[in-house]
Amino acid sequence: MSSPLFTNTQPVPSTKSNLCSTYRAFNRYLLEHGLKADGHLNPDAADESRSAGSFETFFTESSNGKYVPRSIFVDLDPSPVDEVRTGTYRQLFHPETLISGNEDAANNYARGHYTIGKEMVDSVSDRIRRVADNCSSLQGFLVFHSFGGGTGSGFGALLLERLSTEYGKKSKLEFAIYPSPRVSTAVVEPYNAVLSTHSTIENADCTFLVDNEAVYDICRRNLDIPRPGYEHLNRLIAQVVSSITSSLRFDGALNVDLAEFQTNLVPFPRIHYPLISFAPVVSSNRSSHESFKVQDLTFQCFEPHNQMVVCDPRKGKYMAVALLYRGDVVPRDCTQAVAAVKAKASFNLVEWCPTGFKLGINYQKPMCVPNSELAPVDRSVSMLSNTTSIAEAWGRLDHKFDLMYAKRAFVHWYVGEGMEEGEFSEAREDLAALEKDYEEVASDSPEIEDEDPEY
Ligand SMILES: Nc1nc2c(ncn2[C@@H]2O[C@H](COP(=O)(O)OP(=O)(O)OP(=O)(O)O)[C@@H](O)[C@H]2O)c(=O)[nH]1
Ligand SMILES: [Mg+2]
Repeated sequence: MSSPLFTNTQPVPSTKSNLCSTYRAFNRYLLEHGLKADGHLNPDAADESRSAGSFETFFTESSNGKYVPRSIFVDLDPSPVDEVRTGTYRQLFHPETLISGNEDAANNYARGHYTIGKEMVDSVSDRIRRVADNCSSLQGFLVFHSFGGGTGSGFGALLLERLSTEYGKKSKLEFAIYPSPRVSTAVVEPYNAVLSTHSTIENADCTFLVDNEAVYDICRRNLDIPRPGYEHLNRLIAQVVSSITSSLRFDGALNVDLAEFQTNLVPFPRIHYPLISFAPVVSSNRSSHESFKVQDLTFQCFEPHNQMVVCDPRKGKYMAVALLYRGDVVPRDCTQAVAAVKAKASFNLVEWCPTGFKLGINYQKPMCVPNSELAPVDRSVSMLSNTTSIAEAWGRLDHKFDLMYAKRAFVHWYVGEGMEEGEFSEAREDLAALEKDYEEVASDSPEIEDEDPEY
């Protein structure tokens, strides 16, 4: 309890249309905080995991000494939530925080947002209120959802709107699964993703895109999994989420709160899509051949194949970089690694942001889940960087949207659920404006503020 920031309790209501990566993140939190599957303290866990933690951030202690997640799982479809209700952690979650409807949104944003989603949003909002009221100092919300599914895109956006109305300035961070053709389940995912981005852009303070294609490639390349399935993608995503949230869950001399990183990462409200990179991702077979020196891990984060979104930062410019080290790491090695990165010719910062680096160290080493394909390691680093190259991801999505929308393909399904056709063009124009915003911040002219007073 060295810093009030970490002793305060903060809830993490999370909406998740596909439950697995959030669910798996809780698997990690339990291990990292020395808890058993039912939320009771594990007497066999190493003492350090408990003493260093301020795990009330993500758990609340019940009167019988059980730690209950401050989370909400929601799906319009009953079966994924039933899996949680009957799965390994059935004793862990409060039954009131597992909420499901009767039918899914059939890959249709409009069903998730307007018709069936609307019927459920009040009851979900009430449950969130109960979890929030149980916090002594609510900092904000983490919302996990897919961009491609009807529930994830439509209901996810609806819920973010609600959170904005009801909790005003509390911070809202999103983890959004960006659709990839190789892993996707529906042709209309680009529509859903564009519509969802349009309605959440004003309501989320910071959005981490997790591109299934990028995660799929990391699993194949680094973990030697020939045909990765969702369980592999989710385990890796959970590892990354755990690293990013570790600063909220553990104390430490050089621990930097996520909110502080956010301030440094988001120079303009709309430019709030940092790119996540993570190192090392290595299988047990290979780990004995690899170097895990701080400098090597830091350099790996700047390589496109360690990123969670497919794009090439060498072709864009960085606005800000946050490095979150974890484990056996000393500050001097980190500052040396940063100096070496800055000296590289391939590293480009925008001219209007002079230094751009923020560092944090969390001495708790990354935990390895049993039977994971990821090798146990003593240190890791997650990098959150605001780079103009992430606009490539928007460009790809917009292009796919345009191909279908030129023929008005599939539009009747949305209109049939009460959506105005005009919302398509409005959303697409907003995304075009976002791509343009990225172009403008990359340009070195100092005219940004004059051109758009909203900034
Ligand atoms: N990484 C990852 N992506 C997933 C997983 N399940 C689904 N997706 C992706 O999410 C998108 C589909 O969204 P879902 O979350 O399944 O859909 P939903 O939000 O439940 O919406 P509806 O079923 O249409 O009501 C596709 O792009 C999938 O590839 C998962 O477990 N892990
Ligand atoms: Mg579903």
